[in-house]
Amino acid sequence: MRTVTRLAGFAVGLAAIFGTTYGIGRVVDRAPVVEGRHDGDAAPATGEHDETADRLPGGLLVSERGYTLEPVDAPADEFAFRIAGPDGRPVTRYDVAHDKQMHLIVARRDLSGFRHVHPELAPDGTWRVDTPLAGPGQWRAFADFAPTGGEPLTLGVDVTVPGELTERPLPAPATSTTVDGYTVTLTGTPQPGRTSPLTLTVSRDGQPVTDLEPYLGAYGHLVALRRGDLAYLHVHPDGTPGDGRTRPGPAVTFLAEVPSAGSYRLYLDFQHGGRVHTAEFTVVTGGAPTGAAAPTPSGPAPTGGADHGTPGHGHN
Ligand SMILES: [Cu+2]
Repeated sequence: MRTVTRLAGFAVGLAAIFGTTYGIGRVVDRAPVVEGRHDGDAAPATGEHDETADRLPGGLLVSERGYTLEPVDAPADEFAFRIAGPDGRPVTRYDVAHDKQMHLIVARRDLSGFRHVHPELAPDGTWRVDTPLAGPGQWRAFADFAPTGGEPLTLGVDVTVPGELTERPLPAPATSTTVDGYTVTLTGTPQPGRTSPLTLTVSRDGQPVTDLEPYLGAYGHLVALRRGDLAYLHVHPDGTPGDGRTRPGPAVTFLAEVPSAGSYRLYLDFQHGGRVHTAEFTVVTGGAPTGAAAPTPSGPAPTGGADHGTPGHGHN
């Protein structure tokens, strides 16, 4: 299988998220807050393409540019938080982005349990939602929002749900997956540090799905989380419903770029039949995989498969 090769191309989609969703300013305005990611001297485990602080992905910080994500005590069946603004008070005014004022994404640290939900804002600035945290684990919650008068931000915070913890291994890389009876395939040639198209194609019962429904203003929403630190990348499609050129499937194309070599879990939300479905993929791109996500060869590898599980082998 040429899984690794094709996945390498895929990773590109992730980084484009920044440019398309948040604007370049968001990317370059960051202060250097992460140690050991400059110029490769620190030899980050993510491989040969080191990201620098001025391209720090979203979601790694709980507080940024004066805004802080603060979980709030809530009943067990609810998740609540607020965003403290530069003046220390909860922010109560937000711009609408992709139909919502707040996008809350959660996933366990092992990249399982992904959910994307939309909390309700109370007048005092508290956001509440039926808890998306599906069971015990070490969770990461991402608040993706734009305070009115400020720039878009993604803040992240750890949340522990006590109980029996079972770490799930990251599924092996694949270019096709199924969810709710749909088959979703992934094509593209991503490379860290470069933008390129990434296409997801939806079919059901062997037939292309050509009547995808707009969901939050697009035919698909793609979130990628980097294994190891859960760096957050949110990519929107190249084209919007009703723009005269974007078709409602079966293909949804994203322009994306991954910030570094490594393993990523991709989550594609799309709507069909009145329901939102989430297709998940593991992608390993460039350089050394960051861990167990490297596929384990079993039996003789077909042509092109010899790269599997070879840490440090570049795929560019
Ligand atoms: Cu959302």
